[in-house]
Amino acid sequence: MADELVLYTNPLSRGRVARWMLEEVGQPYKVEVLDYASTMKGTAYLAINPMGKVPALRHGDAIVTETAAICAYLADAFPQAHLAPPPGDRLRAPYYRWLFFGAGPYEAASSNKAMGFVVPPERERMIGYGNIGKVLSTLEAAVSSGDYLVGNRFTAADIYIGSQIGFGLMFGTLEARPAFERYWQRLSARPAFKRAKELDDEEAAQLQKAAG
Ligand SMILES: N[C@@H](CCC(=O)N[C@@H](CS)C(=O)NCC(=O)O)C(=O)O
Repeated sequence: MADELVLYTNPLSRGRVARWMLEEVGQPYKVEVLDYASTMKGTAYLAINPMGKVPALRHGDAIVTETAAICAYLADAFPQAHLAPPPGDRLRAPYYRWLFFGAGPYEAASSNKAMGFVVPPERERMIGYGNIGKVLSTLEAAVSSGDYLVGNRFTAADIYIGSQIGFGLMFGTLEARPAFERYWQRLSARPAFKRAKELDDEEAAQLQKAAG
């Protein structure tokens, strides 16, 4: 179908972020659950995402991969959900800033930290995030400046950055600073987040049951 939305995901993945975004958008969508070891690496899915990773989104014949890009795409494709400042609005500046900060410096710094990789101080100027300390204090200031990241209005940037903060707090990979906890409490109280979580938790339980 020309306008069909299909989310390719696994309930234990970054696909949860895309699911939350879809629930905020409020349009009907289908879900294709992929298995890490088999279908995610099969020819059919590799034609959608040659990285063999989830999530991916299909909207009619358009494919978008990368969680931040999926959030940004959906916000623009469905402006009636008011999840992004309109193109041309000056608030696009902080909107892009925090989406890209999440997908670039924060994602790289937190993954490297989780894997025990420390950037030698003399190489910090070469790596996009400098050091994890700077990334975290920048993020802490951003989430302390108001209820939301962009013009004090909830946007897709909160879904993307908030999810990373939520995962970090849940898995203990992010320092539980009060500002992060307050921000996450506010976001995780949203009905769309709760719906998405319930759907993914249910899907995960079914997978576990099927695996025996
Ligand atoms: N940069 C991608 C990362 C996607 C990613 O790494 N997904 C993981 C699950 S959270 C995955 O599909 N891993 C499967 C694999 O690499 O085999 C994004 O932001 O969407």
